Amino acid sequence: STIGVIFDLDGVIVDTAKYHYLAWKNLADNLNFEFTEAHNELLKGVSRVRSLEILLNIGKVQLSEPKKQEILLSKNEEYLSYIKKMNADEILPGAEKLLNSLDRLGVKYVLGSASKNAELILNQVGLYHRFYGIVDGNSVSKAKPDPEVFLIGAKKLNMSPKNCIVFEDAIAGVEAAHAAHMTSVGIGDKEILKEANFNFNSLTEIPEDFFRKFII
Ligand code: B16
Ligand code: MG
Repeated sequence: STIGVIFDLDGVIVDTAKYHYLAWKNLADNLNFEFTEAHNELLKGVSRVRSLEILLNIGKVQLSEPKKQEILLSKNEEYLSYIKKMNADEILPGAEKLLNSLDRLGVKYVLGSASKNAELILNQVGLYHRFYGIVDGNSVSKAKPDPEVFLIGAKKLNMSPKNCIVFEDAIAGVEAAHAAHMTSVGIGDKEILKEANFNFNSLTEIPEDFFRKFII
């Protein structure tokens, strides 16, 4: 094919934000401050370390570096306990249908996620084997909105960035796609993702012939 596709994970393929929220909230409870679902929005698409910084800012809590490392570990352990119970029922609506149509068109797709748990999550929901490659939080040194994650994705696809289409639910992810000179498709609230080149509330709204205009 003449195009390649890069999918974000949380918020596009699965909704793991709810599990991140449970684990971050538990941490905030232990530190005696309130952490709401609105606060959790600020952590979407953001790296693990940066998420902790934002969370501690919300609680106006200062911690030593070793203490931060310790609570990041326990947060992740709790998060993993939820992830290990995930199954294919948690694939977001429209995702499998979209992958099926890309398969039919012969368009390759890779994952481009900030998560260090991406492989585990994709395995849990049974989608791991379908991706041509995985770029995740273990393969990058610079978090979104830096374009690194998507540029590595383009390399895996053996595609020029301008021929790559990125599906993202986070502002930082849309910015990263544009910084990489890629086309962005925002999944979620159009008001929040107004920078995106295309907008859909969910993957179910993507028309059958959406990719036709990109394929030469
Ligand atoms: P982990 P995405 C992101 O996933 C999440 O949206 C974000 O909330 C999380 O902090 C980040 O992954 C790191 O995840 O703790 O599993 O390494 O949207 O980039 O797929
Ligand atoms: Mg996301």
